[in-house]
Amino acid sequence: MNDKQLVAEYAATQIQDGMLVGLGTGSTANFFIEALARRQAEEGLRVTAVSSSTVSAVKAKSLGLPLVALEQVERIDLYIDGADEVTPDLTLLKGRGYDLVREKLLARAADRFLVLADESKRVGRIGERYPVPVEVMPFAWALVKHRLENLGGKGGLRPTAAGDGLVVTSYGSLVLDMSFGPEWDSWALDEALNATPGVVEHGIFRALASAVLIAVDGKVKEFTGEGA
Ligand code: A5P
Repeated sequence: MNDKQLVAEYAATQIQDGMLVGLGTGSTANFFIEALARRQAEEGLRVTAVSSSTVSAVKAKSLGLPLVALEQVERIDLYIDGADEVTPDLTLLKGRGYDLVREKLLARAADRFLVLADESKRVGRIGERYPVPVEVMPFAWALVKHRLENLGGKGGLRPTAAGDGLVVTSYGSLVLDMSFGPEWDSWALDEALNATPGVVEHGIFRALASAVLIAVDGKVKEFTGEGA
């Protein structure tokens, strides 16, 4: 069992009967969805799920997990998702997928947000390995890019994997992937992006994670603050 599976299996043990669970997106979240479906099938665990993306909803449905639409949800018990970067104070970078808004809505709506990561996700500062995804209203992309360049950002619109088009989120937005230098700390960058008109949402998740689960030497460790 690899490290991603290990934390996903552990997270599935945290789910209790009757919970409304938020499902994340990505390879680690997929392991969790599989583990949760297995508990439902083998132990008769009763859960309802709400998905952060269409791709996770399709997976959950194929495994028989009962889903509710995000529109029906006012709060959830537990949100389980991966991340692209995790800092020692549990600030996250997310959004390599296409559903930033849904991911942040679920993170905010959850009583607990458990993040599944592995050692490769730990960074000193947000943006160390990946650009920051910034979801923008289509007609605002050039103005937003210009403002972010004035703040020292470098990057552009995210192309599709085949390179023959632009990525469009499930909300119909475009995505700017912007890199910022080490002079920007995560919190200041979060505030600057929040204050930029035309930005629908961005990939910095500050003060949202309840804990980060990382496998260390084959054992799952739960980080809740300094030391992650
Ligand atoms: C999705 O938009 C991201 O926030 C994911 O949580 C992230 O890309 C994690 O993916 P892996 O679990 O595949 O590393």
